[in-house]
Amino acid sequence: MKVLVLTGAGISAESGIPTFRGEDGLWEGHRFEDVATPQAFARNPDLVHQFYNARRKALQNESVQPNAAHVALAEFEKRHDGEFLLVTQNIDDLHQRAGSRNVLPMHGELLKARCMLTGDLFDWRGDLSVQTPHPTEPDLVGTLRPHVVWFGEMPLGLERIAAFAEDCDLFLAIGTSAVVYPAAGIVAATDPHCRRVEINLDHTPQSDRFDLTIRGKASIEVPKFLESLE
Ligand code: BV8
Repeated sequence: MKVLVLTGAGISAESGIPTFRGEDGLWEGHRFEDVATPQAFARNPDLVHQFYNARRKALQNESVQPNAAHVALAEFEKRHDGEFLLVTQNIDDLHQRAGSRNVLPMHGELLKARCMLTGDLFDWRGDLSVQTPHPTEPDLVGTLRPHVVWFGEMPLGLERIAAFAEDCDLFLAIGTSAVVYPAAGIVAATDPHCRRVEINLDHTPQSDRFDLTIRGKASIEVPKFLESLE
């Protein structure tokens, strides 16, 4: 059985990482246009760096750990003898820390920095600013940005995701509001015979496209559902 999983902020909520669309619709006090677009970065790089520096620091807080949903996915992948791909919209590293191996972070990774001139990628756990020197090219200063896909930018791995989706047997969407494209379009790109399952606290605009919608917390429902496949 070829399994494709798509996760969103809802799978990390119980690990203490805020989701994007809380009641106020703001994102940690900001409108996404002000902190998550290339235009925002060009307009006010300090604000954008501060926004990601705060999230990078919070992610490394002792209290933020993978939860039972992340662990269940990693365990399932280890036991599964068919093809498995975990696509995540999250930029945290909780899937990787839980032991998942075949992870495709389609919106980038908070703990990585990218040089806008050379394209070099670096693991990055500290702050970034317009004064940050390039680690290997000392005469380059302020050329690093978060290795994160902003609105209006091309997500990563789209061809690989489409190729996997078109003949997968099971598509499992966990904790995503299904409003941001192209991620929200993956369900429609799955093989017509694919079994589609959505695990979410609430109904989403895509819920009707799923054969089974499980309403509940990811930390409870993901382990339960994966056990039901054994
Ligand atoms: C692209 C990384 C084109 C950043 C993210 C106008 C202007 C500009 C763009 C557009 C526009 N109109 C449309 C667009 C396209 C745009 C888009 O779709 N916009 C939306 C708002 C309409 N998309 C893009 O711009 C994408 N790029 O289109 O490029 C292109 C084409 C060719 C060539 C070049 C370019 C890029 C989008 C990626 C943006 N980056 N993240 C960062 O993190 O800082 S998006 C971010 O929000 C996430 O990654 C995710 O993708 C998205 C939605 O978040 P979710 O993960 O779903 O989380 P959310 O909080 O929304 O929902 C949580 C869910 O979990 C809820 O359903 C809740 O019920 C549930 N839940 C909560 N707790 C639990 C739970 N479920 C279970 N258990 C729980 N405990």
